[in-house]
Amino acid sequence: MIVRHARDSIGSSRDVRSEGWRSLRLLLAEDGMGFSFHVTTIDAGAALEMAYAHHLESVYCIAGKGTLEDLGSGERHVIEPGVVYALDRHDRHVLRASTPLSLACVFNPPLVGREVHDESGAYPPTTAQPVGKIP
Ligand code: 9YT
Repeated sequence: MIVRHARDSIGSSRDVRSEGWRSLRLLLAEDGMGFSFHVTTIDAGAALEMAYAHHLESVYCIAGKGTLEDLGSGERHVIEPGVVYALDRHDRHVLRASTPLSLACVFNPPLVGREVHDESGAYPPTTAQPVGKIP
């Protein structure tokens, strides 16, 4: 069993910051779960264009307010506590934060560590495919 507190990841290699966001990567590929789990904070005023070509991501809003624009369909959605979205088609999208957003994010395949977005808004492919620790 793995039990951790987010505060213990602050300032560690699992505390990843990039322009407009910070991600505490509480579970990573090396933890053997088959997904990674992050608590992400988006800065108020940030507008992040992303398209995870190599990953599926789901995002649950814990706190804050923003909008999500699907650049494929043009649809816009309000992001507020209780909303979950799943990028099940590697969807290109823009996330805009009206206030600081606190998000719980799951990636499949799992991130390995300190990935940040490339110029296309993606993270590089995960190369290692860990299996669970239990045979
Ligand atoms: C919502 C989103 O995708 N933000 C970018 C950071 C990402 N969630 C991460 O690496 O934790």
